[in-house]
Amino acid sequence: MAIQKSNELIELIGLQRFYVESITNIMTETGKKWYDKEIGIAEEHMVTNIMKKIVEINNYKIEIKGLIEGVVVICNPEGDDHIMSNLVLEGLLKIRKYKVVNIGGNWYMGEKTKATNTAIIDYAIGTKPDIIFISVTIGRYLFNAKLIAEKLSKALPDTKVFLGGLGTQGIIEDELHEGIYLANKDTLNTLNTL
Ligand code: B12
Repeated sequence: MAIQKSNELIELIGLQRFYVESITNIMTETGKKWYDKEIGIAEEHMVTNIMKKIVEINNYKIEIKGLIEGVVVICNPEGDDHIMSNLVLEGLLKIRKYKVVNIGGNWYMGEKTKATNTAIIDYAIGTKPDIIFISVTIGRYLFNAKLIAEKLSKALPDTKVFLGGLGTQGIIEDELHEGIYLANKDTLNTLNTL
């Protein structure tokens, strides 16, 4: 039923608005319902899984025809499990004809953050990206995300590195090194200026 309803909504408002407005609102509302104890952890996980499936189905349907605009790497810092943003961004970038390498999150290396960072950085460099998106949802991982961004920006001076997501609220662009950009709160705004 969720897939059918989402198809109806996409027909009505278009895929991009569905991604940045509907998905984000549904997830915010779900988080709120869990926080207010209206739903349990299992229900929250189930909604997240259904929504992820819906985004993946729609991302798969996006066809890139002709020459690509460039390569974009999307990743999360170690510890941050919030990967719905990666999936949504993947679709929005595919629409703009970018080849997307979504490394994702779910890194559980515990104390070995340095090893995780090396793995992310080395892999990202190997893809020769034009743009890198680092998504941070939980504020405590921002410090490490900035570290990854700085190392990537140094190794790839011609690549634009963006930091974005709920965890970046409160930082200002002036704090960031040259070559590192803070994503606009309006995701489409950032994407339209790439
Ligand atoms: C689903 C969810 C989870 C799932 C994640 C499943 C998964 N694999 O993705 C689970 C249940 C695992 C989870 C766990 C936790 N979560 Co949680 N979670 C959420 C929830 C409900 C929805 C997040 C989501 O998917 N949103 C949909 C996406 C599409 O929206 P988005 O991330 O904002 O991304 C948009 C933009 O920000 C932008 N964007 C994002 N990144 C980037 C990067 C760039 C470069 C650009 C251009 C744009 C961009 O693009 C998107 C489209 O516009 C939120 C509630 C909320 N208000 O969002 C809480 C929330 C994010 N979680 C929160 C917390 C606290 C936790 C836990 C610590 C809870 C706990 N005590 O265990 C753990 C931490 C786990 C971890 N180590 O990461 C807090 C975070 C507060 C904070 N900022 O620090 C929130 C806000 C809930 C709350 N109000 O307290 N969570």
